[in-house]
Amino acid sequence: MSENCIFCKIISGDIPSFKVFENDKVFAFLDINPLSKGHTVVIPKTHCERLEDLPEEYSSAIGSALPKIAKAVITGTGALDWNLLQNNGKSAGQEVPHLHFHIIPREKSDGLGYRWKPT
Ligand code: IU
Repeated sequence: MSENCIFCKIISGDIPSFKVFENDKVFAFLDINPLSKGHTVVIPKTHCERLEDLPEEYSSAIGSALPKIAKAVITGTGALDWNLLQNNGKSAGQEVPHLHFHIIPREKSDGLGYRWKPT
């Protein structure tokens, strides 16, 4: 864990969040500034900035958890479709330097558009 990392503080509970999922290696919570209803952030329970640096045990755990979390999110929101988004580095749009995956439920009328990309 990293002392000054907001997502590490969310994992520890020092900063409150709306928890969606948790196991020994993975934590998921609702995005504080959602692009759509149910926008969920999935993170490893180890401090790591980028996907290529994630230890194997955590990438396996996230790979296994993502489909289950996505299914729960789309079931809970009623969305038919969804995006998986993961930004690595500032020039790719990463704002929080703790690796995370966005699960973004989508609907035809959500205004994000078919070719939506992160700003
Ligand atoms: P990005 O991929 O680093 O750009 O996404 C960071 C996301 O983390 C963004 O969608 C924020 O709304 C979200 N977030 C949050 O959910 N809670 C926080 O305390 C902070 C950011 I800081």
